[in-house]
Amino acid sequence: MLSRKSSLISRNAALSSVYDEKNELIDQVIIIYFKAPNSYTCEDVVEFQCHGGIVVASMILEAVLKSGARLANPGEFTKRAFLNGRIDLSKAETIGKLIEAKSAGAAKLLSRHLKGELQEFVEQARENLLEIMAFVEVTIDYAEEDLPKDIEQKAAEKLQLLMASLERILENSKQREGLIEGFKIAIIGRTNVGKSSLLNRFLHYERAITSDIEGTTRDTIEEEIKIGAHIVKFVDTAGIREADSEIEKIGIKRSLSAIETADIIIGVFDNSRETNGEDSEILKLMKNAKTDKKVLHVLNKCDLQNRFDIALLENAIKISCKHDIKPLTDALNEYLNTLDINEEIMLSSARQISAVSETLANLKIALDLLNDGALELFSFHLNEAVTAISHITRTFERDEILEAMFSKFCVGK
Ligand SMILES: Nc1nc2c(ncn2[C@@H]2O[C@H](COP(=O)(O)OP(=O)(O)O)[C@@H](O)[C@H]2O)c(=O)[nH]1
Ligand SMILES: [Mg+2]
Repeated sequence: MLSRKSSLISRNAALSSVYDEKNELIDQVIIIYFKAPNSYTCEDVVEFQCHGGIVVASMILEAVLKSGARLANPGEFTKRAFLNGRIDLSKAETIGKLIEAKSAGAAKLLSRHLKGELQEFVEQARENLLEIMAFVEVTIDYAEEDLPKDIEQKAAEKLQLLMASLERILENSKQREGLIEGFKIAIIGRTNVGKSSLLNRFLHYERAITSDIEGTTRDTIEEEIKIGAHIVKFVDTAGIREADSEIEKIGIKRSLSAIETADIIIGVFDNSRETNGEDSEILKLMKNAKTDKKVLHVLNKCDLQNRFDIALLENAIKISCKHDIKPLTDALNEYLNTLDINEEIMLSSARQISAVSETLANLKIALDLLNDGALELFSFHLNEAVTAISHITRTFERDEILEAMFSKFCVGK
């Protein structure tokens, strides 16, 4: 018997001692009993609030397990809340993201979703689509009779309006994915320009080995730091050059893939050395980076005499890892702040983004069909669009999505 309390009142905090299976006292705790359906999962739930530290909590856990309970799987509580109808799919996903959020702005946005903003938007969009569908069904069913001529016109206008808002949401969400997942910043440049020194300056300790020997950094090193209200991940890379050593070649390959996956690219150049072909290579890589990436040109070692051709750099940010990197920190902070949450609805997961993309793709086809007067096919694609957008909040391919989604939660929640 864990507690000797004979009864508990629902949603009341009760002070109680907890004993192990040998009847030895473990701790004095607060027990709160939530009687179904008034709990997070809609089931009977008992919570223990014990004293801090790991030992007491694990002793209580052990005693609970010995009494016949089992550990929750990752995300099991939220999964049960969903299966019992407490929350819809978009809210369940939001709870998972809220735990992971990498910026204060993202946490605020997700709280808004939790209140149902995204759900409302999706419901509204569904209603709009169903209304357009009804319009058109009428046209199909009563093709012989005289109907107001502008029915199709009105349907097209409604559709275009909805498509424009979905497109805006999609763009807004893609650009800001890093607010939730954390932005990834790749530091690239030729060897010895001070990439590792820069990482160390950001971290305030000597994380990466720096030296004037070329090719010192061979592997990519990833570290998270906080800039303003954002948690970002810096990736220090091996200097990009024609390498002879096999290991260095692998490192360089990793540098190139770090550029691919980064949201922000910091190209570092050495103020004290003459520009060479390797610098031009880096500049080319930066120029060819996808347009949704932010690219910053940084001139390091500005404490030394200038030999680098500054005209090659776009809005050069001048720093010295020996003295001051504030101009770069400020530039990063300023950029991250421009991405902060606005009032627009934002999708918070790849799954939601793909649902909206699919909706849009079907609506585009549908609109063309409507203009061609192919009403039955139009109706089919509209139906597909409704199904796609419903995926955000409702349950379709239940089991797979559920398993994939809830297993990403931390254990328990
Ligand atoms: N004078 C000066 N030396 C620097 C500066 N930044 C880095 N270094 C030196 O340049 C060398 C190469 O630095 P490192 O960070 O290993 O370069 P990486 O190969 O680009 O990672 C080291 O000896 C650093 O101490 C700087 O701003 N000023
Ligand atoms: Mg290095």
